[in-house]
Amino acid sequence: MPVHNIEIAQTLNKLADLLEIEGANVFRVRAYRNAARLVESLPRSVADMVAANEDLAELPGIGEALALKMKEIVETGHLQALEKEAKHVPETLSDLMKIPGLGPKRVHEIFEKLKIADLKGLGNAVRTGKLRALAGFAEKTEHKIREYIERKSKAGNRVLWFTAEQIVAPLLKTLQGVKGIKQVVPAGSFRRRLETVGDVDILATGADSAEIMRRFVEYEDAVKVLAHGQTRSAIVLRSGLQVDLRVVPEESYGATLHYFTGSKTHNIAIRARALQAGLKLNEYGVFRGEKRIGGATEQEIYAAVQLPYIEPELRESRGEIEAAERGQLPKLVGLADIRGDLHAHSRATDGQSTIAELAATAQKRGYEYLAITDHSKHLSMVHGLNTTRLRQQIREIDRLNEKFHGFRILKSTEVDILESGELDLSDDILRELDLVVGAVHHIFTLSRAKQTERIIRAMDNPYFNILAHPSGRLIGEREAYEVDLERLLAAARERGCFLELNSHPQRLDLNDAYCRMAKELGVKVAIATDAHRPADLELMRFGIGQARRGWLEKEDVLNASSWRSLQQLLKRSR
Ligand code: DGT
Ligand code: CA
Ligand code: CA
Repeated sequence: MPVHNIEIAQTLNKLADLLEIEGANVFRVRAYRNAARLVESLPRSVADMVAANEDLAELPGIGEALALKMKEIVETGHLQALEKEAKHVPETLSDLMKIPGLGPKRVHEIFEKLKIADLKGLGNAVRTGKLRALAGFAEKTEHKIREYIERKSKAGNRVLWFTAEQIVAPLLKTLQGVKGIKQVVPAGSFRRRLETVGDVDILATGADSAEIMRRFVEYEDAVKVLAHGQTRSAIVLRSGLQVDLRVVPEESYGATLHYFTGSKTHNIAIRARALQAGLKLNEYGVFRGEKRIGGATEQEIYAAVQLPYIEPELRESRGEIEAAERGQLPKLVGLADIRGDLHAHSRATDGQSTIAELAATAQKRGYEYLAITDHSKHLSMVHGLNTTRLRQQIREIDRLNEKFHGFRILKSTEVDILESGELDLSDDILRELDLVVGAVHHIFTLSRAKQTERIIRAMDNPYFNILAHPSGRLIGEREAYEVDLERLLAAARERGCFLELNSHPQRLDLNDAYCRMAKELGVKVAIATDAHRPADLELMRFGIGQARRGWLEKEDVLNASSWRSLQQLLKRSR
């Protein structure tokens, strides 16, 4: 039974939550949280590392004790330390910690005074006014709780694309090991790279479909078999994620892949085109009368309806068929087009590694540049840099750059946009940087007009270049703040600024629709990882997925430029 990295991270986070609610030592809590973040972004499976007898204590920031705990989770599926804590405070309190505005002290109070231990109980307490009775409980907090609970129930059981990938990877590997199997590919929303997926649809071809199906329904991670047939089966995994499997003959592979990739509305439109041309298109192939004229590949499907191949990320009925007819499909950006990363944090603030370590990893990825964008002083809880410390960092980068060849560390900042729209650092120091990234980190609750004005004022600063995570959302956790992104894009265009597409799988901020709007308005998008450690540079591929859904091409992406052209693009008044 493979334990996924995401589950290890969740267990460690839960332990950190319970310890924090109990008022444990902050360093201990932080150690678990850091370990959870590390595991979450690790490109390799910890379970595989344990199986290969690798020493987990060699991972950055992981000591012997933590290594043992991670191993315990992998080997037993449990963590005794967590079970011990859960005897003092219920595990479900950890769910309450995710609610914006509720910290460990509040959660502790809610539990002690109202004996509430889970989301459901909390929802009831809001409804019956019990929560309001607690001293010092603002109406605003109550409102946030209500919003959070509503959003959770609306989102249903969709999981992040990135989580689905981790859960499904070992299943794909298992299926690939079945004798006689040919192709195994995930289709559906997973292949179209939606931010979240409802379930995962896998398609396979192979000589012995019964054997493929048997292996699938007997998969170790399955807790329920919903269907077990010759061509179609479905299981529910331990995580709650449902997986559908179809096994088809090779001659139908393309037709079935097309059908199960969707989207449904794209399928319907393509099928209508086939009908107009006197053809029949279904899951098994394209037919003229009784005669099969194609279906082994997706290319054959599109060719039959007189269209060039349309990439899965575009199949959303958002004009892709019309663009294909006109020969104007975008040539979507790929990971190989990326020349550098424009958002990364070092140990100087809340990052976990040195600038040199980040830079070496970036260079190994084939990049030409990496911008170090540590926070500014307003964010005191992460040790944001003031002018003096940023100046020291500038000198450090100058020294480091002498040691790198064919690679450049860019001097930058993720400067806080204050409520007034002023930047948290003065022009004197911003002037010395290669580029300035700005972001909103607090006061999310301004009116739409005021929030928009605030950010446009920030862009008015002649040194401002890129607006990071423009909407502030966390998928499934936090709604975007109220802001007029269309106006921000127009303002960016007028001033020569850019917007970021933050690649963190829970942010993916800009979303696909606004990426496309940026392209149409002629505002380049910076696809950046917001790395807090070298391994995070790998998050780039999630941003690329979203950019592709947003129709972005190489020319639309700021960091697909060489350093020489980037330098020109960043020049406003510098
Ligand atoms: P999800 O799972 O909610 O994230 O989204 P999908 O797109 O993966 O949807 P799902 O799993 O219900 O179905 C997979 C694909 O199967 C879908 O993208 C298109 C195709 N499909 C499902 N139902 C229909 C239908 O009624 N008509 C047509 N033409 N295609 C369908
Ligand atoms: Ca699906
Ligand atoms: Ca499905």
